[in-house]
This record gives sequence, structure tokens and C-alpha cells, in this order.
Amino acid sequence: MSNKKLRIGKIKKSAAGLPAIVETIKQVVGEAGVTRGWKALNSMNRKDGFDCPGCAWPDPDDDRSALGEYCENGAKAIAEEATLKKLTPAFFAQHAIEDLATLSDYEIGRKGRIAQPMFLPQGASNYQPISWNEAFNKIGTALNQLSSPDEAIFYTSGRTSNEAAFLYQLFVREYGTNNLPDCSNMCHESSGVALGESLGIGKGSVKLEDFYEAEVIIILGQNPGTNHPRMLTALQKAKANGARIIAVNPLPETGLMGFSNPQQVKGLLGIDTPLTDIFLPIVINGDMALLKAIGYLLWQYEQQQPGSVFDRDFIRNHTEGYDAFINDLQQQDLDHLSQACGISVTQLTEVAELLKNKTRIIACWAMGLTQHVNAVDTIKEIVNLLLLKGSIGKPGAGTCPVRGHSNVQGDRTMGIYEKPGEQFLNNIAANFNFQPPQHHGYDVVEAIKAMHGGRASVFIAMGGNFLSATPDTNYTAAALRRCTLTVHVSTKLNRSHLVHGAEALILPCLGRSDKDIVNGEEQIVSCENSMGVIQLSKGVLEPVSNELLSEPVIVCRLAKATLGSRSKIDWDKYLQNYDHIRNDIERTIAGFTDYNKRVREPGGFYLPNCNREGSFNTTSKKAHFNIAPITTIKLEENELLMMTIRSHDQFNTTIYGLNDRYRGIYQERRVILMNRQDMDRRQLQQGDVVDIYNHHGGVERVAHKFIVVPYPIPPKCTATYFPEANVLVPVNSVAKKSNTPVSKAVVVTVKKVDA
Ligand SMILES: Nc1nc2c(c(=O)[nH]1)N[C@H]1C(S)=C(S)[C@@H](COP(=O)(O)OP(=O)(O)OC[C@H]3O[C@@H](n4cnc5c(=O)[nH]c(N)nc54)[C@H](O)[C@@H]3O)O[C@H]1N2
Ligand SMILES: Nc1nc2c(c(=O)[nH]1)N[C@H]1C(S)=C(S)[C@@H](COP(=O)(O)OP(=O)(O)OC[C@H]3O[C@@H](n4cnc5c(=O)[nH]c(N)nc54)[C@H](O)[C@@H]3O)O[C@H]1N2
Ligand SMILES: [Mo]
Repeated sequence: MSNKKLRIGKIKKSAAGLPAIVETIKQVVGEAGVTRGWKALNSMNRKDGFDCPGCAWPDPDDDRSALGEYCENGAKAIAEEATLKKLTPAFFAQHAIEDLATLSDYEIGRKGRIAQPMFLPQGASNYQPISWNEAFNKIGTALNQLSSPDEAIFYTSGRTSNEAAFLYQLFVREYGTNNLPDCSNMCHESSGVALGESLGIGKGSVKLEDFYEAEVIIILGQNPGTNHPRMLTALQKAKANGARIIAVNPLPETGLMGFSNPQQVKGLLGIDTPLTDIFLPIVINGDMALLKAIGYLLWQYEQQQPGSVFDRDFIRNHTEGYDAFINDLQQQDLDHLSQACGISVTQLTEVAELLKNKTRIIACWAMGLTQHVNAVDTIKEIVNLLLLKGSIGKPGAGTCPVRGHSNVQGDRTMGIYEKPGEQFLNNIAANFNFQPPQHHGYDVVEAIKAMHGGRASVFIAMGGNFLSATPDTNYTAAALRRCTLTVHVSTKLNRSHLVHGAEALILPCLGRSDKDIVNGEEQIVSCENSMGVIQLSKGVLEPVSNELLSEPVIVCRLAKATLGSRSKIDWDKYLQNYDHIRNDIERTIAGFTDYNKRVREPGGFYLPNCNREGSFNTTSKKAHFNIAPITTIKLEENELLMMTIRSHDQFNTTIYGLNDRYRGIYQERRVILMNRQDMDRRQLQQGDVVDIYNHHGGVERVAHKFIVVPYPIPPKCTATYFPEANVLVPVNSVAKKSNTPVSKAVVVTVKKVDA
């Protein structure tokens, strides 16, 4: 067993600094060489360059550093894509799928870029080269043979550009289904639902500048040092302007604690800015109780000095449901809430003291909040708190769901959604002369079940790694294996290519950093970042193979091969120049006036956002207070609650390396972080090997051979890495209303086994 390799070091006190620069150079030069690597880094996140394919954190509107804006993990994302290694037909001839499947995700990713379309005939053991035409015809034939378009599933990951996403949904809807599940279903869907219902828009309200004006920034369930490193620069600037930071997390995440800005000399020398002022080591899923406790204490202060704590004008003019909400809040029991979240009344009081006279408050959150059964209610509880303080729709305040994939928000704006709104469908019908299907399609969890149950049999993915990203890996694998055809538009090889339907195709596409030349002209695409800015993205690198097609071109050719003369859409027009795609987006979706012109302006443009402008697009035009109970997850004596999280060396299912530097864990990913008490109770030592079990719904799920690592995590809480632990996440354990898999609260037991 590999625990001989595991090395446990100290948890780092601050993020980034010189080690981040060293890592950056190592990764980029190692994969892409000096010249190509430098070219890529240098144009990443410049106003005329390409959008980082990493996270969706925004670029500063004005002053960007001379050297592009990027971070260690953005550089890793680019190294992954800019690699010069490629997979030739000879590679696939040499390596049977069975053999490739024995490699780790890390090893699979290292193999290189996919360089030509590949086909797996029924019963074959190896992928074989196929021409693009033949590939499109095969998909078209398979789609046209289905007895209903609803038997096909069209997944999207969040790197897809606006242009490709718009065409993709247009094709899928003209073909006849709304089966457009996307990674958002597993990510910020809970935020979209909660914010949509409470505030009338499913997106956050803050701009980057708001950070510099905020008095308090609360960060819940998010690990920015690893997953949104450039957010640390914003937090550093916020601190310099006097902001206080409250971090709510079961783990003392390094990036929350301190930051050595590698773009400043002080930072390079390892001189840190402490970030968090108040750290609340909450128990997993304790956030609802915490937020209620804070609300309760603030209400008590408000009682003592009416009008001094709550923003009465704002509440009166812009909200509804206040009285009922307060009525419910009054009945809470502080000690009970304190127990439920694992935070002492003293610390809760410290937080309330800090907040009581502040009005400019920003709340940021990510997967630690969205991937729970009660995620939607918890996020609405954040909104409740902001509403009490009038902290929405003014400078320095508001909601900040920090998005994951670099264009996940844009894909949704473009209509990648299984539950499209009426207005959107009407616009499609009016502009494109066909009736799009009205009934809802499948989201991710529903899609898995439909394939498993034989109700869907063709699976097409625009990017992503469906098998590894989704819950209940073995169940999902069985679902994919039941398909007649699985198709992946991909840049890199991943596990989803190896667990396939009767026939399978891999269609290699250009990545963000690749030059995209159509008709002899360099094309641009565009993306929407976490704060609703639309920006252009233009690749600069020579593609590793001249057989790669761009995603927009792939969609057009797929549409032509499938719909033929029955299509009402002029796909050839889009194949001339992507400006035509943007013109049609502009005609269909609000906020894109003068798209082609404005997207070419330095820094791009903001989409309209009603909250930011101080209004609420709900039916009553008011923001809603929401009342929901706290729910405690009951654990048996031997059970633990497990969250599945990201290490510092991965982007979702792409594994860059085996280290989790900030947490001090090296050379091993199959680890389970445990509290000492929980280890002692089970007579476990550091380095012991355990099998982890989940029994949700009476089904036994096992993850074999994880190494125990003692860690400062609250009792009864544990952590493992995604995607290794996804075998344990039950497909039937989902968030209410958003149907997001509950990846952060898996009930498990552990059993010691021989190493
Ligand atoms: N380098 C890199 N960047 C990325 C990604 C990546 O994999 N690598 N992924 C991208 C994507 S798609 C996304 S969605 C984001 C994800 O960004 P994050 O949401 O930061 O990612 P996770 O690792 O899932 O971290 C969840 C955090 O929530 C905490 N947490 C877990 N459960 C709870 C809870 O019940 N309550 C509270 N308060 N905290 C909890 C965990 O300790 C952890 O710090 O990052 C994006 N950026
Ligand atoms: N247990 C657990 N499960 C989770 C999560 C968790 O926290 N815990 N997080 C969830 C979240 S937040 C998300 S967003 C999902 C992520 O789910 P996905 O988006 O499906 O997964 P990724 O790992 O981001 O996809 C990586 C693959 O995308 C392809 N790719 C990369 N760039 C491009 C491109 O430009 N174009 C195309 N066509 N393909 C490209 C490559 O082949 C690569 O292998 O996972 C979810 N799953
Ligand atoms: Mo995500």
C-alpha cells in the first residue's frame, strides 16, 4: 500500500509567497517548455488575452499587473492545457481501455492532449482513429434513431464559452429536448435557487470594488487560498482599507489565515498579511444554526437600541416577511444553536458585536454551503442576515457566491439549463422559427437515473468528466455503460472516456489558450466571470494538432449532421465568423446590446444586475425573508460526517500533483482527515489504513484503503478528497429544491484494515 509515500508536514500559516512562484514555473515549463509556457502565462487574463481556464474569480477592472493576472493554480491549469504531449493513434493502439483504466487520475491526465477524433466500436478493446465527418454522422444517426429526443442527454462543463454554449443549447432545443444538465447542478445550483427566490436574481450582487469598501467580509464554506487564489489579493486590499474578515470553516484553511502576495516584494520575502480576524471552526453543516445565532444576538442588540442595528428603512421599503421572521427568531434558544454549530456563545457574541454597527457587509460562500440537504435554506439565511443590515444593493455590501468553473455562470446565462424560463423559450421561438420543447429536462442526478433506468441511451458531454465528478461512482458507471453511445468533446483524456457506452467517441477540441482560426481569421470567444463581467478570450498558442476543432465549430457540424435540412438555423453563417453567433445572442438574451463592440472594449462589460442597482425582481418586487428550521444530522455512536474537498494540486477531477501543500499532506490523496478524539475512540494511529463505508438507502458503498491523518477538524467531522471519495456519495442524497448531490455531508463509518 502506498502509505509508505505519505508524508505529513506542518499546516502552512500563510498562502502563496515564493513557493507559489516556484510551483508555477515548475509546472508551466515542465509541460509547455520555456517559450510556449511564457507566452501562455504572459497573455493569461490580460485584457487582450485569454481568460484563465481555472476559476471564475474576476480580473481587476483597471489596474492589472504588467505580467497578466494569474496565480499558481491558474498557471497549473494552463500547464495542463498547454502541454506539448499528445495522444496519437499509436498511443491508443498500444493501450487498451482496460489497461488505461488501471492508471490513477493523475497518471491519465499526464498523458497529454487528445490529438484526433477517436472511436470505440462495439466490443472493441481500443479506441481507433475516425474522421470528423464519420464521427458527426455516427452521432447524427444515433440521435435520429431514438424514439424520443428526451432519450438523449447533453451535459456541459463550465469551461465552454458563451458562443459554444449558446449554439449547443440551440441545437439541443431544435433537436427537441431540454436535457441540458451541467456542472452547475453539482456546484452553485443551490445558490441560484436561493438567491432567485429571495432576491429575484440567481447571481451574486457584488463587484470586485465592493471588497475595497466593505467593513466586514464573511467567508463561509470556501477555501480561496487554493480554489480562488486571486481573491486573496482582494482580501488583502480590503484589509488595508480597514475591513474585518470572519471565516466560517471546519478547517483552518491556510489561505483564509494569511497571505504572502507573490506579486509584491514583501510577499516574496514571506512577510504575511494576516487575513482572518475571527475564525469559527464550525461543525459540518452547522452554518444554519450559526447564522440564526448571529441573527438572534443582533436582534437582542436591536431591542436594546431600536434602529441602531437593523436598517429599518431598507426593511420597510424593500423587504417582506420581516415580522414573521423575527417572530421565529425570538423563539430560538441560543445555547441550542451554539451546540448545533459547535461555536461557543462567547465567540458568537464576538461576531455579533463586530457586526452590530456595521452596514457594509459582504458574504462570500462556495461548496461548503451549497452541497448540503438544506443548502438552499442556509443560503437564504445568509440573505436574511444581509437584509436585516440593509447590506444589499449598496457599495461595499452584498452577496458573493464565488463561482467555480471559469464560465459556469455564462453557460447558464446562455441557456444551458434543464428548466428554461418561458421568456427565454419565447425569444428562441421568435428568433429562430422553431418551437423549443417546453417540458423540463433532466439535471445531473436525474440524467444519471434516466440512463441507469434505460430511459436515456445517448450521452453527449461538452467538456467535463461526468463519471468522476458525479456522485455514486459505481452507480453512475453502470448508468453510462447502459448507453448505446457516449460522446465526449474534450481536451484531455479522463476516466469518463474509459467507462463508456456500447460505442464511444472522443472529439478533441481547442482549449482556451489555443489559437482559433476559422476561415483564415483569428476568432475570439467570451466568458462571464463570477461578478457578471463579460470579457473576450483569445487564444495565443499553436494547437498541438491540426485535427482539433473549436467547440462552436463542433456544435455547428454536429447540428448539420443531425438535423440536416429540417433545421431552421443557418449553421453555415456561424461557421464563417463568431461575430454572427454574438449577434444572435444579442437578439435573444437581455443585457448583450452591442455585444460585438463592447466585448472588444478593454475589460469587457457588466451585465445588468437588479440587486446591484437596488431592486428585487421577485413577483412582489421585494426581497423575501425566509423562515426555515435548523436541521441536525443525527449520527450513531460509530458514525462520522464526511466532507469531500479539493486539495491544492487539483482542478476538480484533473489531478496536477499529489501534494496538498497548505494542509501539509504530501504524496498521497487517499487520506481521511480525522479529529484526534475520533481516532483515539477507534484506536487509530496516524498512518493506519481504513475502509470507509456509507449505507444510505440500505446500499453499502465502500471506499477502500484510505490513510488516517490527524487534523484540526471538529469532532465527528472528517474530510476526504474529491473525486476519490465520490464512490461514497449517494446518488439519492440531494439538496432540497436544487437537487445538488450532498458531497459535503456524507454519513460514514470507518474500519481498520491491513495496509
Ligand atoms: N485550484 C482549483 N481551483 C478551483 C477548483 C479546483 O478544483 N482547483 N474548482 C473550481 C470549482 S468548479 C469550484 S465550485 C470552486 C470550489 O471552491 P471551494 O468551495 O472552496 O472548494 P472545496 O474544496 O469544495 O471547499 C469547500 C470548503 O468548504 C469547507 N466546508 C465543507 N463543509 C462545510 C460546511 O458544512 N460548512 C462550512 N462553513 N464549511 C464547509 C471545506 O473545509 C472547504 O474549505 O473552486 C474552483 N476553483
Ligand atoms: N464529491 C464531490 N463531487 C463533486 C464536487 C465536490 O466538491 N465533491 N464538486 C462538484 C463541482 S463544484 C463541479 S463544478 C463538478 C465538476 O465537474 P466537471 O466540470 O464535469 O469536471 P472537470 O474535472 O472540471 O472536467 C475536466 C475535464 O474537462 C475537459 N476539458 C478541460 N478544458 C476543456 C475545454 O476547454 N473544452 C472541453 N470541451 N473540455 C475541456 C478535460 O477533458 C478534463 O478532463 O464536480 C462536482 N463533483
Ligand atoms: Mo464547481
